[in-house]
Amino acid sequence: MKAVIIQYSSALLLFLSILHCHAAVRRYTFVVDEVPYTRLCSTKSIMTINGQFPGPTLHVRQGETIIVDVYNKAKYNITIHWHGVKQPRFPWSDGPEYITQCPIQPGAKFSQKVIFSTEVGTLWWHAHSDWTRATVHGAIVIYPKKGSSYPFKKPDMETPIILGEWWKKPIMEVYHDMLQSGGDPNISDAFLINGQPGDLYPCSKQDTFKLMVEKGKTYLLRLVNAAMQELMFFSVAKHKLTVVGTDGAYTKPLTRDVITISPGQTIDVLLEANQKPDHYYMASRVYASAVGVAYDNTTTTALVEYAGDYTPTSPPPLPALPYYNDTSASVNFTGSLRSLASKKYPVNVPKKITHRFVYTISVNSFPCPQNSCAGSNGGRLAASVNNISFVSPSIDILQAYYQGINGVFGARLPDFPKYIFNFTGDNLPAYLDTPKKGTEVKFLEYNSTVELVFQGTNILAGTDHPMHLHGYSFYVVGWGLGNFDPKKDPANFNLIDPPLQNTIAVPKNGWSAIRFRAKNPGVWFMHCHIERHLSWGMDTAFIVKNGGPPNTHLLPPPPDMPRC
Ligand SMILES: *[C@@H]1O[C@H](CO)[C@@H](O)[C@H](O)[C@H]1NC(C)=O
Ligand SMILES: *[C@@H]1O[C@H](CO)[C@@H](O)[C@H](O)[C@H]1NC(C)=O
Ligand SMILES: *[C@@H]1O[C@H](CO)[C@@H](O)[C@H](O)[C@H]1NC(C)=O
Ligand SMILES: *[C@@H]1O[C@H](CO)[C@@H](O)[C@H](O)[C@H]1NC(C)=O
Ligand SMILES: *[C@@H]1O[C@H](CO)[C@@H](O)[C@H](O)[C@H]1NC(C)=O
Ligand SMILES: *[C@@H]1O[C@H](CO)[C@@H](O)[C@H](O)[C@H]1NC(C)=O
Ligand SMILES: *[C@@H]1O[C@H](CO)[C@@H](O)[C@H](O)[C@H]1NC(C)=O
Ligand SMILES: *[C@@H]1O[C@H](CO)[C@@H](O)[C@H](O)[C@H]1NC(C)=O
Ligand SMILES: [Cu+2]
Repeated sequence: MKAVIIQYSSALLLFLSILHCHAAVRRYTFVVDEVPYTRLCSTKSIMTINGQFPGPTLHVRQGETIIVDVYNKAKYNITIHWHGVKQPRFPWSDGPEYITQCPIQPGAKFSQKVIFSTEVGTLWWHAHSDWTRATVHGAIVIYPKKGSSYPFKKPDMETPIILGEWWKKPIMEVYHDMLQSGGDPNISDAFLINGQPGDLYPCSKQDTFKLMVEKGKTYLLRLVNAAMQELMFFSVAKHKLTVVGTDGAYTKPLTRDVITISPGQTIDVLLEANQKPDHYYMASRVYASAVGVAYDNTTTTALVEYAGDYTPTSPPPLPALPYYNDTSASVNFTGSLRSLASKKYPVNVPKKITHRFVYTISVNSFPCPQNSCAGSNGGRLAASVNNISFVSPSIDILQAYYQGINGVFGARLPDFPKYIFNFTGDNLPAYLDTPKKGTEVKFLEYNSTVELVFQGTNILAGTDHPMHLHGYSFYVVGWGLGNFDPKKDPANFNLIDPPLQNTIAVPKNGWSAIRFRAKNPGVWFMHCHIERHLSWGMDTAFIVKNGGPPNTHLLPPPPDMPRC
C-alpha cells in the first residue's frame, strides 16, 4: 500500500513542478491498447489506456487547457469523452461517436484539446464508442486556481475511488449478445473499486484496494461511478461521509452514512479517520429499482486500514447498505444535495425562461417477427425520449451541421409529449410500448434559457434514469415522484441553492427539472448514462447556434478530425 501513496504523491509533485514553470499547454499521451487481465480467476483481453485499468488520472488546474494525443493501437474503433468538461465553443474534442466525431479507427490518432473552464473538483474521462467504456475510463482531478483553496478543510490525502463493473466475458460479446437477442444484456460478475473486486467474491482474496489511513487525518475520496448499468450505494463501516462536491462543482457539506451515486456522476467526500485503529470495509452494491429486471446483487469492497499496532477485527466490519430497491434512500440522498450559494461561489440559475420542455424517458420495445426476440412479449427492447428512439447516424451530427450536409439528422424532437397519459401509471396499455425511430435533435438560440423536465414513465418497467448533458452543467431545481404537475410543482422549485450537475438520476416513476443557459454553441449529446438505455435510444442532442459577436461562435474544427 505504501507504493500507492508514493505513486499518488509523486504524481502530485510532478504535476506541481510542471505547473511551476508555466509551461505551454501540457500534453498527455493515451495509447489505446488491448492487454490480458485476470479477475476472479478468469483472464480476458481488455481495452485500456496505456495498459492501465482504471486508466491514468489526469491532474489539472481550474481553467487549464490540455491536449491529449490519443493513439488507437487496438482493433476496435474508439472515441474518448471528457465527462463534465464543458469544452467552451469546441465540441470537436467532446468525443461521443457519430455525434461530434467519427471514431478513431485502429491505427489512427486524434489530438484532443480539453478545455476546462469553471469546473473544479472531480470529473472523469471515458470511451464513448459502443461499450468500450467498461474498461476505458479514469478520473480527472481539477485543483482550484492557483492562490485559491478549497471551501472546506484541506484534506491530508486524497484518492480517486472509481466504481467499475466487470464481466468475465469480453464486453463486446456481452454487447453483441444483447443486440442479437433483443433482450437485456447478461448481468455482470462483479463490481470493482479501483479495478479490484474485494475479497467477498470467489477467487478474489488478493484483489482488494486498500486505503492506508492515520488516525486524526482527513481523506478526500474522489468517487466516480464508472459502472455500465447500475446506480450504486456506497458506505464505509463506522465512518461518516461528508459530501463537499458533485460533478465538478462544490456543494454544501452533507454528512451521511450512505451515499447514492449514479453512472456518470462524481461525488467528492471527506472521510475523517476518527475511529479506533482497525481495518474497516468500504462497500458498494447496486440500487436497482426496476421490477423484473435482473441485476448483479454482489458487493464490492475495499479496505480502510489504520496505521499502528493492533490486532485487526476479523472479518473487518462491513457497513450496512440500503436494500437493493430502496428508492427513498436513493432519492433522499440525491434530493439533499445543495450548491454552496455563497458570495464567493454564487449560483446563477436562469429566472426568466425562454424555452420550456417536458421530455418523457421510457423503456420500450419493437415487435419482432414471430415474437422471436428476448425482450418483453418476444419483442426487441428499445428506449426513447418523447417517444422517439434515437438512431445513431453514420456520419457525425456536428460535421453535418457545420458543413450543411442534409439528411443526417432532423429537428423534430417534440417539446412536449405528443400523447398525454398517466406516465407513471400501473398496467399501461401495450399500444404505448412501441416508439418511433429517428435521429431528431433540438435547436436552441444562443443565450436562450431552458427549463427541461425529464418525466420518467412506467412503460415496460419504470426505473431511475441518470440523464447526462454534454457541454453544460445544469441546475437541478426540482424533482418528485409521480407525474410532473406544471401548475403546482414549479412553485416549489429551488432557485436559491440548487446543485449544479451534469448528470441527474431521474427517480423511478418520477421527474426531475433542470435549468441552464444555452451559451455554449455546438452539438451536445444528451442521454441516459445506463449503457443499455443509451444503446437502445434514450438519447437526443441540443444544437446551440452561434450568438451575434464572433466570441460566441463555434471554433473551427482541428485539422486531424477522424474521418468516417
Ligand atoms: C449470456 O448468458 C447466456 C445464458 O446464460 C449464455 O448462454 C451466454 O453465453 C452469455 N453470454 C455472455 C457474453 O456472457
Ligand atoms: C443474489 O441473486 C441470487 C440469484 O441470482 C440469489 O440466489 C441470491 O440469494 C441473491 N443474493 C442476495 C444477497 O440477495
Ligand atoms: C423491494 O424488494 C422486496 C423483495 O423483493 C419486495 O418485497 C418489496 O416490495 C420491494 N419494494 C419496492 C419498493 O419495490
Ligand atoms: C431525507 O430524510 C430525512 C429524514 O427522514 C428528512 O428529514 C428529509 O426531509 C429527507 N430529505 C429529502 C430530500 O427527501
Ligand atoms: C396514475 O397512476 C398511479 C399509479 O397507478 C396512480 O396512483 C395515480 O392516481 C394515477 N394518476 C391519475 C391522474 O390517474
Ligand atoms: C409512440 O408512437 C407510436 C407511433 O406513432 C405510437 O403507436 C405509440 O402509442 C406512441 N407511444 C407513446 C408513449 O406516445
Ligand atoms: C443573455 O441574456 C441576458 C438576459 O437573459 C442578457 O442580460 C445578456 O446580456 C445576454 N448575453 C448575451 C451574450 O447575449
Ligand atoms: C469503425 O468506424 C468506421 C467509420 O465510421 C465504420 O465505417 C466502421 O463500420 C466502424 N467499425 C465498427 C466495427 O463499428
Ligand atoms: Cu436510463
